[in-house]
Amino acid sequence: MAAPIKVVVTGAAGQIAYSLLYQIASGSVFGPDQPVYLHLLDIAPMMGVLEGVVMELADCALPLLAGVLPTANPEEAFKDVAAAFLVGAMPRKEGMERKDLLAANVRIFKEQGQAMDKVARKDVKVLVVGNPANTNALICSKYAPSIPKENFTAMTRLDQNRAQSQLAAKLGLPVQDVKRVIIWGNHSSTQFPDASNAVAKIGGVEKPVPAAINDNEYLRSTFVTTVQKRGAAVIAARKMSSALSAAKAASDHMKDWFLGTGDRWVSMGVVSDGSYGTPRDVVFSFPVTCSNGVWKIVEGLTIDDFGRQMLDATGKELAEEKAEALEVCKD
Ligand code: NAX
Repeated sequence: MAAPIKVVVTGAAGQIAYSLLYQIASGSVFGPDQPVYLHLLDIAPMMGVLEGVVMELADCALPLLAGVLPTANPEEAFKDVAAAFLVGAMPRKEGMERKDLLAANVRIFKEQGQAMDKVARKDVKVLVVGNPANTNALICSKYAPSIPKENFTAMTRLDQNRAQSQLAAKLGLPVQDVKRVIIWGNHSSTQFPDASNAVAKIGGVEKPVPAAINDNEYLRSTFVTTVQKRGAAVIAARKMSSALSAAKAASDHMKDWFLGTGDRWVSMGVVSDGSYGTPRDVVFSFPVTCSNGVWKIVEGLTIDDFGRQMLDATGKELAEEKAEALEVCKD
């Protein structure tokens, strides 16, 4: 059995963490032979709730769980971690403008970046889930200059999973028979769920999804807006935001990054190198493959006029968010 790795989950007393912690501690993320030592970070007023989560983890009697450290101190939480799930963030309160939420949350990610810079492993892999996820990941990276910027990513895997599931339902196929759906850009309502390169296994033969569905209007309109607004639809029905599916997506993201994707494409928010005419130095979601712990953007895809407009719109939003966030972080 390998030596345990330290893994931090922030927002550990919250609802996404409640599903995520079991997946990590039971071996679904880092594999069935990798023990984990869980560091659980939340804010001081949540320490009582967190104590209950610690009790439940103990009561799961999981062989791979080597230990648990609940804390409200970021430097304790990030000490020597190999993987970080940054889930904790301030929720949007009634009457709060998007701008106010961004300001509150980027300050949290500035502080956590600084703590990681001091005490985390230099090869730590960071997944930001807390919103605005892309810009929080960028700010975290800026304040952790001793850690490579490639190690900071944002979650758009939930959007990818939603998109894949929508297409599979439309085609009447099992979800695993639909591949190469892409989420481009920001994890926000400007994201571009793109089925133009997707393929589906129909009668044992792989076919392009656009030809199989043969309805451009659906693919450019209903499909796109359904995925963009799925989070709001879950809130309307459940009166709480997506948690089970968000935790599953966070597990998928980290597992693929650590253990590799083979030739599967997955969508991850990564620091843009300007690929596909996107703004450089924003955290933009691209199709990637992962191997040996390193992600690589899938190259050479054709972007049509519709796609160009969608990529430009989400890129513009990310550039604006970045400017706002850097302004907030100055003080
Ligand atoms: P909850 O409100 O249930 O939990 C958040 C937890 O974070 C709370 O326990 C809170 O005390 C803690 N927290 C706040 N500030 C903190 C800090 N400075 N350090 C450590 N912990 C802190 O929210 P939950 O439903 O778990 O959602 C968490 C975040 O995920 C939200 O920002 C949400 O918007 C975001 N989401 C992102 C998704 C994505 O695809 N990227 C999808 C799901 C989700 O909406």
